[in-house]
Amino acid sequence: MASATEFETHEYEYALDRDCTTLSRHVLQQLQSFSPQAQDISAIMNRLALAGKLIARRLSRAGLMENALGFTGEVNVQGESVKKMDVYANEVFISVFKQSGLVCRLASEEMEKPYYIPENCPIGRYTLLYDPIDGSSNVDINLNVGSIFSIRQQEGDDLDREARDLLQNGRKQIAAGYILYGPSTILVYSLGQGVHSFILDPSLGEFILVQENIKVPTSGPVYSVNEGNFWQWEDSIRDYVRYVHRHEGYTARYSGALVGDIHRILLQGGVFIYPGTVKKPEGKLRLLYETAPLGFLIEQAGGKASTGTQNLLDCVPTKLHERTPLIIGSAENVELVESFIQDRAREAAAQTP
Ligand code: AHM
Ligand code: MG
Repeated sequence: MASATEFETHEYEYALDRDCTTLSRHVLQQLQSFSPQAQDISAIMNRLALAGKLIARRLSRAGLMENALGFTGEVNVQGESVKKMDVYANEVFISVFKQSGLVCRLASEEMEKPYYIPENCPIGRYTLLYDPIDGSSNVDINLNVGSIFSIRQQEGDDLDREARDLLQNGRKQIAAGYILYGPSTILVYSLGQGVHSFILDPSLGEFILVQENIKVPTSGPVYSVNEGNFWQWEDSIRDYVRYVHRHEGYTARYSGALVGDIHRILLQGGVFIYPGTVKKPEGKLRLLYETAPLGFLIEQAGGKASTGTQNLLDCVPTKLHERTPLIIGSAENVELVESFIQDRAREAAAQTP
């Protein structure tokens, strides 16, 4: 039997090893290489972590600061009122990637066109797509929000600055992830080799590994959807929601911030749905910097992401800010929602003369 001292030594070594598994070290371990490309991806992840720390810092003090909360009075390219925190967080990402030599273009929810960093472009062949503050309606009430990111390789020279090479499916992502600003700040990422999570240790100023190769349960009790939209949904989604209302074993959870809702599902199982409506079949969420990165993560964790009629990662956008419906989470829960959509589609086809 191990003596108390041996036990303590093991515990101590374990804690030290764990504390030394920082995000950048983990990225290099994942890529099993110190090649220039691996160094670049590790450096990009490190910069994303810095953006996360800056945003977390501002969020934690926002209520005590002038000009941190509330609206700017502007409306963004999506037609949504812009919050001061959206602007701050958008600029944080730009600022951390300036003069990094890593990223040539950044595209975000808050900018109509990609932002180019010309001095990086000759060498920085990557594009960062991001939603700086996801769930911004939660900011002013001190509830969880997130940032979503995706990294793609730039293809071609993009001399006309139209960024057409971004209009490709979600499998083209090199890396994707999110930062969740909750009671602690958590970063979850995938390089296409599993999903891993890190917690920001404020005393070290580092994201430390907490869980490797996270697997989403094959089914779970949670359904996460804004039921206030029931009146404007297609019948198939109403059918599904009526089904869960009438069967034991389901529970509703909806925070108003996608990242938090997805994080719950990643760890505990269930399904998140943001469907289209009769008037807006494309739904609300944007493909390139919201649904595709989350789809990439959840697939890597063994779950499923769908538009209802197509695997989400097969979706090819026709424009930068394209929207898609989203059904994402545990494989069995997603398939159940899809089955209601297929039933209604079959019914409609049978009625077509
Ligand atoms: P945002 O990025 O502008 O905040 O919008 C995305 C958010 C998601 O985080 C969340 O799931 C959804 O919009 C909430 O929308 P609604 O208020 O319509 O339920
Ligand atoms: Mg968003």
